[in-house]
Formats: sequence, C-alpha cells, structure tokens
Amino acid sequence: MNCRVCGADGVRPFLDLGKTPLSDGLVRPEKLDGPEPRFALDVAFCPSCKMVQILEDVAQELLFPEDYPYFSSFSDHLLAHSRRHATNLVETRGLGAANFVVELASNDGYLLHNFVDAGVPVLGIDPAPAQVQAANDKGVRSICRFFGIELAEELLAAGEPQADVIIANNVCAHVPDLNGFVAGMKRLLAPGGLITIENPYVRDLIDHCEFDTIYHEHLFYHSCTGIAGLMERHGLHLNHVEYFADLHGGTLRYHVSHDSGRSAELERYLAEEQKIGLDTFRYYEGFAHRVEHLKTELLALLRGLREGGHTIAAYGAAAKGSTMLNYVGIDRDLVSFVVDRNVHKQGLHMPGTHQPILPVEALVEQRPDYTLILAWNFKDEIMRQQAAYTEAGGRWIVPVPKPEVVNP
Ligand code: DWN
Ligand code: ZN
Repeated sequence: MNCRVCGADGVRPFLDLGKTPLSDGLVRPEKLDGPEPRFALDVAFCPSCKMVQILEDVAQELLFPEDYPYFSSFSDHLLAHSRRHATNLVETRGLGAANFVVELASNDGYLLHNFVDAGVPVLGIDPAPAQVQAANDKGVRSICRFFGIELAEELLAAGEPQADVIIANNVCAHVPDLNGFVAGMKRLLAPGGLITIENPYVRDLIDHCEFDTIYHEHLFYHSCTGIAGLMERHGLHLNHVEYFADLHGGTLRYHVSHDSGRSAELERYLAEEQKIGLDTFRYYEGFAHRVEHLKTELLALLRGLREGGHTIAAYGAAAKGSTMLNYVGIDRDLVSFVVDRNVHKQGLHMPGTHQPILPVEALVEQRPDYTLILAWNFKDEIMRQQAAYTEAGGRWIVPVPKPEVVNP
C-alpha cells in the first residue's frame, strides 16, 4: 500500500467501512432491483507525509457521472459563507476589471457570481456538466473539465492570463492526482497571487466521530501538516489558515502562495497538531472502536423508538447520509423516507438502503414522529427552516458526535 501523494510504502489502515455503494449514486425507481456497485472503503494514514487517505480507487466517471446530483446552491449557510469570502478578497486585494479569479470545482457558480457582480473577470472549472450549464446560465463563465497541470498549460497556451486568485473549495479531497492538481495551481498562479483552499478538517472528523464524511469521492482528509508538506513539494507555501467550526463539521481555509512566510495562527495550528500527535498513527488507531460504538448507540436509539411505535424519517440526501445509512444498517423499516430541497435528488432513492427522497414538505404532510438529520452539518439552518414541523410536535435526532434527540 503506497501513499497516493508521496509514494512511500507503509501506509497504515485504521478504519474499514465495508463494501459501500457510491454516496452520490442515487438510484432511479426503475433501477431499484438492478445491480448496485459496492466498493471497499478503507481509510489509512501515511507515516511519511501524514496524509489520511482511502485505499480504493473508483473511476472518476463513476464518481462524477453526467447526472452528478450535488449543487452547492441549496444551502443558504454555504452561500452566505461564500459571499463573505468573495467580498473579503475583492476588498482586501483590491480586485477589479484588470484581475482574474479562477475557481476549481466551481459547481453551479455559487461563489464566482459574487466576483462577476463586482466586475472581476472569472473562470469556473468543474467536471459536472449540469452544474457548469447552471453556472453559465447565471453569467459565470465556466468550462466542463477536470483540472490538473495539463489543463493549466492548455489555458495559458490559449491566451488565458495567470490568475490573481485561485479558489479550490471541497476539491483537494477529491482529486486522485493531487500532485498534478497542485502543480497546475503553481503554474496558473500569477506572481503575488493567492490560492485559498477549503476542506473539512481531519481533526474534527476524528474528534467528533464524523466518520460519515468518509466516502469514495473523498480520497484525502486534510490537516495543516499534510497540506504544508504537499505545497512545499510543489514550490508553493502554506502561509495562513482560518477555521470555520460551522461549515461541513469543521473546515479549514488554507492560504497558499509562491512566497514563504507563516502567520502566528498557522504556527499555532502546526504546533497543536504536533502536540496532539495528529501527525502520528497513534492518533487514529482507536477511531474504529469509537465508530463501532456510535453505530451501536444509534441503532439502539432508532430501534427503541420504532419498538415504541414511533415513525422516523431523515433530512438531507447528503453523500455523508449514504455512508451513515449503509454503514449503520439503517433500512427502510427504521427510516422510511428522506427529504431534501435539491430538486435534482427528489424522486430518486438513497444508495444501498433505497429510502425514497421526497420534497421537504413531506415532513409536515406525513409528520413522522422523529427526523434523523443526515445533513447534520447544516442542522441549525434545517431546524430553523422546518420550524413548522417542530411546532407540530416533530422531534429531531442528530447522529454525530453522539446520537441524541435534540430540541432546536
Ligand atoms: O465535498 C463535499 C462536501 C463538503 O459537501 C461534496 N461531497 C458535496 C457535499 O457533501 P454532502 O452531499 O454530504 O453535502 P451537504 O452539502 O452536507 O448535503 C446537504 C444535503 O442537504 C444536500 O442534498 C442539500 C440538502 N439540504 C436541504 O435539503 N435543505 C441542505 C440544506 C442546507 C437545506 O436547508
Ligand atoms: Zn505519503
């Protein structure tokens, strides 16, 4: 088992989530009785470059098919976060018509439209056709491609300028050739330019038992230590880091450039990661036991409610929700349906466990006694939005960090 990033052997597995369907592989009704591919899902730690990674390779075409269902614009919280980020960059870097901002994995233009509104030229790059179409429809110039060093060279050869800002949110977990991806960023970044990279923080995954954020789309689980080493190997430098506790269960935004120099905040994070041993296998080796305990607790809670005659639904046909349902073994008898605001997901079924995905109105219409929040990273926004369900007596269950019934 060689490391995907540094090539060293001796990568050490610490969690096996079993044969798992693809988390965004939502099932069409007519395909429910058909074959559904499942793949092993093992997570490991590289003692050399400290990168946490999964061991299985699933073809990108399978992970990101033509009908890839994830659209970023279905979360008000994420849209507000993105707007703040764009506005801050425009103001602090004085961006205008003479500048150029590129987003890698730009989805449906959820973030870049803020730069367009500010008169800053942009280019969105994303491999999902429907999302790219949605971005172009809203005036965000986007191309449907996977990014890497080849595309960076192609863009420059075609006359595109180097970028003053490159944004890469929730994509550096997804790219098999992470080295080619970073080399492409190095090539595309203008002198004095800035790269900002957002990813869920592997420390929160372990500390808050967020095992459901592990799925085949997410090849890597990042830390300051891992990112710093990765960037140095490509002539880039990690300069600063910001933390957002309320995004995707805990997100770090890494600031990277051609120039060296580390902020006090980054030095603090690096020292803390070393102090808690996040750069050693010891930090991960007890995690599987904690995940197994959460599974047992959640199943007991759900089975107890069902044996008491209560009905249970779920909220959020999220990729993490698929890992949660399949690993814990939450079938349609325990949870009868899932609701989701994303119209592209409604009418389909959850991977593996096959609960139907309904519009969110079904919560008030069908009034299940309890609703398990699979998209727990947005639980506050969701419970606020579904106040009518709560007022009608509906109760909420949050699965991580500890399965419990919560009152908004
Ligand atoms: O890298 C990724 C992570 C960071 O986010 C991608 N795999 C895409 C995504 O993963 P996910 O599918 O687990 O993401 P979300 O954004 O946590 O999924 C939320 C789901 O809940 C979406 O299907 C949209 C839905 N939703 C909703 O129905 N009502 C979300 C909100 C906020 C709502 O109010
Ligand atoms: Zn490595």
